[in-house]
Amino acid sequence: QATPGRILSIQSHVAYGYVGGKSAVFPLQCLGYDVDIVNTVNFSNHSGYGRFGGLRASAAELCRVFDLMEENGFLYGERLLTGYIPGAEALSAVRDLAARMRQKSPELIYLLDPVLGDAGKLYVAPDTVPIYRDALQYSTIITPNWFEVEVLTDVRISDLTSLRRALKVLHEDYHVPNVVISSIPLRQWLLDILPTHIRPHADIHDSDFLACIASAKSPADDPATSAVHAQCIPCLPGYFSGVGDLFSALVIGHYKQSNITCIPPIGETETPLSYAVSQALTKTHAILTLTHEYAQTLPEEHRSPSDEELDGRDIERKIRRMRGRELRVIQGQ
Ligand code: PXL
Repeated sequence: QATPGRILSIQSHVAYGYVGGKSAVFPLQCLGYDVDIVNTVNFSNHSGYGRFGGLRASAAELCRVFDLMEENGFLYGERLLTGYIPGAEALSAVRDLAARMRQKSPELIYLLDPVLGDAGKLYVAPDTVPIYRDALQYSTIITPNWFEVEVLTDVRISDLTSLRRALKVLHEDYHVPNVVISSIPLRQWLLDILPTHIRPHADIHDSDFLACIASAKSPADDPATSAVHAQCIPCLPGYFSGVGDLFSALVIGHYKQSNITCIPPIGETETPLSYAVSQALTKTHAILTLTHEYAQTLPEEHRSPSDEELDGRDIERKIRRMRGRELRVIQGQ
């Protein structure tokens, strides 16, 4: 059986805790990948603690690493994973690298996580948005959240028609073969289109579940068609950082190019994307459950902060309580 191979992971590093590369790399290594790691930032901890900092790699520093890797023949792995990249210049450097890798190897599997913001708020400079749009053409899979789809496509998603329009823009205008939208708040219109067997129980409140949609463009068929799969995941209370980074890593880790021979039997309706997403959802949910259960065992003063506390001024107290929500990536091995 062929070994999984190599992945080049370009995202943030934190000394303490599990976001960015810290939540992505270990799971990929557990799946058997050799992971080549380029850090876009080198911070103390994630920004959710309120007090954080360290170094940001400049575009020139990133290019130097990429150029030397290329010169030494270390660049042309089979897979590329990119996450949080601060600033337009550094992002352009990564976009140019993706273009080069795609040109050298048309079979490259590139998962681009467009880290732009969440819940109506951008947390990167607005000048990164057009560069992300330009980078989309080199991707194999993208994993935007709901808000990031709206920003990238300029489509406000409020119903099935606008969701279809946004997917069409990504597949057809930006040439993205595979789109995964995770953590979609369940609304009635979305519930209505889900097949009954994946709909959560009727007497359960919508907010107890999130939906995930995976849309794979079918290259052989009509270019205007795509296979869309949806799954609902029970929602755990509170906010966890690094979940998206873990999820994206698991999606690329489980994605099988259809010409590789060690694919598990794929049913009639399963696509390589829906298989990878279903594996990634199950495993991400398991790590979250483990983290939530662990947090419940902590003394009250170390337990999850309330929403007010997340915005509050008592930073020492907040830090104590945020610590209990670090993903249990290692314990969940
Ligand atoms: O995607 C999570 C993440 C990645 N990198 C850094 C972060 C966070 C979330 O807070 O602060 C530096």
